[in-house]
Amino acid sequence: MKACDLIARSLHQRGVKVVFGLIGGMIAFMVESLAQYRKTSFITFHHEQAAAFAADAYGRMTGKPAVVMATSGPGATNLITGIGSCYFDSSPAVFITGQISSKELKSKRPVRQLGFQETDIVTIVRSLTKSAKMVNDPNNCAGALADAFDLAVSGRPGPVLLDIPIDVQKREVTGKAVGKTFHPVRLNGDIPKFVNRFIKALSKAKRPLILAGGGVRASGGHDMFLKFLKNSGLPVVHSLLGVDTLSSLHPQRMGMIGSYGNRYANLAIKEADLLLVLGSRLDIRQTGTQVDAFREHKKIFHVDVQKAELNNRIKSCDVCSCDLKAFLSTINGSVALPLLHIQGWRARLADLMAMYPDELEQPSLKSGINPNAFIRALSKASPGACGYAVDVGQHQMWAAQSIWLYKDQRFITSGGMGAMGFALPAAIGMAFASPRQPVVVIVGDGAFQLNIQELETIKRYNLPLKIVVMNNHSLGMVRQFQDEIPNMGHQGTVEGYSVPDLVRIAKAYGIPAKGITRRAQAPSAIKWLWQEALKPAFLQVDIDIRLNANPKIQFRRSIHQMEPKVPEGWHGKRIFRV
Ligand SMILES: Cc1ncc(C[n+]2csc(CCOP(=O)(O)OP(=O)(O)O)c2C)c(N)n1
Repeated sequence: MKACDLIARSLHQRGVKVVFGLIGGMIAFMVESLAQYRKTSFITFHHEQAAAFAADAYGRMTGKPAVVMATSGPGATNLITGIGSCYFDSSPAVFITGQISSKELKSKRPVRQLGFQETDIVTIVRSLTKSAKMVNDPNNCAGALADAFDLAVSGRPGPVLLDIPIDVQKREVTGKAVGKTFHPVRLNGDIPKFVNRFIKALSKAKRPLILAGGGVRASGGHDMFLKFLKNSGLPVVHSLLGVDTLSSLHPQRMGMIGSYGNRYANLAIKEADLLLVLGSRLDIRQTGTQVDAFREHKKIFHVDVQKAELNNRIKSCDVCSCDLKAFLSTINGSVALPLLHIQGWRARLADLMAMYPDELEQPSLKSGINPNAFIRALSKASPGACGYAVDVGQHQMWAAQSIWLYKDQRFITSGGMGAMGFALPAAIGMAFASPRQPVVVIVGDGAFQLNIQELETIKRYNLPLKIVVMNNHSLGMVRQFQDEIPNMGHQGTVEGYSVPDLVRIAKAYGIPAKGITRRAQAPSAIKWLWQEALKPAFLQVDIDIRLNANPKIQFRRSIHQMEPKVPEGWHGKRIFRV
């Protein structure tokens, strides 16, 4: 058997139903083997970056590594942003790049290139992967693949890359196949002692709070987390990657913290006297720059699978480096969990939520569309979606602040990489992960133009994507940043930036499309979007170019000091409707 056939067989044995990618000579044999073997479909994208983003979302949806194939040189380098996105946002994925023939590799020669499209992708992506290596022997292919799959999901999930020269792919597997070499290491923070310390502190706390990050989903311990919440009654705030930890109907969900967090959630952090951080690395976008203010007056307990993330930016925490599932299983099994008397604290949090409705963070508009209110209305009318693929920009923050999530709906966005162009291809990955379940895409006019070509992939597979472009005719997030800098203009965001007629473009790809400009049009447009639930549809929503992502932590200020400042006596009485 040839190595390329063995790879096709191994992928099938691993349960891989789809491989994302874009064809090229150096992967043509592997792709042909997939076709001959007839168990795994090769899904063609129009840019390798899009295939990589799709894999990121697929991995986050299923907890299993998605597989991407790309050819040497530009095919491989086009993957880089997507590989980085998987790495930073803890998504398991296996990238297989075809490399030029071994004998054409420059090896140690001091030249730039020997073979056509020769590029040392292994060295390039080493800092963005859990492992990247070249497979030089056909007998190693199956073992390397098995290792890659196991490594991708072990500990903190992430991407692995295998670079396989074409001559290796074509050779017969002869000798004894080399077996697996990867054996996962069990993490062993002293969980029982940590749990005891936490329980002791909890029994004394008056205002305890959980901060849930993307790690709760990534660990596969989501059900255990829900059980812990039921047992403990603790309120929960979440990070950007933790938006979908709880449905909006969950009574303990208290909103998103961070630079663009919900005002009430940031205030909850300020007022809490005990914080349990689960699967969140407390990065700058969550805590703000003022780390002392973040930890002020509170005891912080932090659980994370990656030891180096503990006591990193926020110091003096009581920490436990372990698999979150192991922590949750220990605490769920503990008989010592105290009965908390925190009704007063829960009522205070409910008051804060009622006091600062997200929609009221926007100025009052005559007939223009309030983005927060629109997101709320759209998501409330989308119970049939399996989730949201959300891009990067102001629209991402409006969505994270105001999305209404029904049970089990996912919210998938590019967190650490913050890569524009993410949402459209990510939604394709989600659609393959949850066949016949619609996905809502929320994307800005700028981000949409980065991977606009994937409309063709969506049409080809007739994927049930509801694509909503929040068109503010500008690169709004950076325009907002420019406005904060004295005397800075709008170069590249408004000046020298333009958007074509997106409705006509969507139609040209064969996708039914419509645009709205006024608030009164929103309800019927949302209805129209869902008219044929299992078909793609495109909706452009006009947003006033001057609107900002509000609230925002003021520059160099504490987590609760947010812009715009709340006027005296402001009590959220005015409910702004779409
Ligand atoms: C690939 C990439 N290039 C540049 C940026 C910097 N950036 C962050 S948000 C943003 C503007 C996004 O504009 P748009 O998609 O229209 O969304 P809006 O902020 O207007 O809602 C830019 C340019 C980025 N995050 N990713």
